[in-house]
Amino acid sequence: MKILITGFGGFLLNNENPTIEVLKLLPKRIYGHQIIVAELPVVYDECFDVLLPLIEKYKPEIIINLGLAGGRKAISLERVALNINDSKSPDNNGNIFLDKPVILTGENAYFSTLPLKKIMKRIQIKKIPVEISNTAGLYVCNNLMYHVLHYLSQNNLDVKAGFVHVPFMDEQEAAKNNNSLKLATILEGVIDIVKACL
Ligand code: PCA
Repeated sequence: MKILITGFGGFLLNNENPTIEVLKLLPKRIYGHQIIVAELPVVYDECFDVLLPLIEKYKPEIIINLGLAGGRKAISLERVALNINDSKSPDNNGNIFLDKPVILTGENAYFSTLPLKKIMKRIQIKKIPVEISNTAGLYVCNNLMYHVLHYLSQNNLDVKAGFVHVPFMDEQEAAKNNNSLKLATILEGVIDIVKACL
């Protein structure tokens, strides 16, 4: 099996993003299955364009997209992607989208197809903070999650896919007055997500 895992680099005031650090530290294989990692641009109209050729090339059975949600206390397993971009924050190309559908003709929403409860139980055993989140925001991460699930649905592809937000890592400046987890803990959580999916 192939598992495709993506992360983002810096955006807005976040010069560092734990998800890109996780990608650097992930093993090449988990339970013998190949792990493929990719950094995506924090740009509404580009993140999925960069991901799509990788999906076509590797044909992964599992896709896990990671992003930072600074201030959150727990690894957040996103349940739903909404067909709307709406944030006053610009993406890394300076685009500000308000009330703009991700895909004009798309469904209102898609649910994650990752086994969220199973993942949660596995991570809880390690006493790592984890939760199911019912909003991935309406910025670039929700946009990416929506694009991925829409593409898989339109093409009838039997791929487990979903988005996971992680808190700040202790190692970054912004973590000082915020909730954060050690990078090693976030990494362990992500590895457990993969193991729960397998
Ligand atoms: N988090 C942002 C975009 C990039 C990232 O890591 C978000 O939650 O939309």
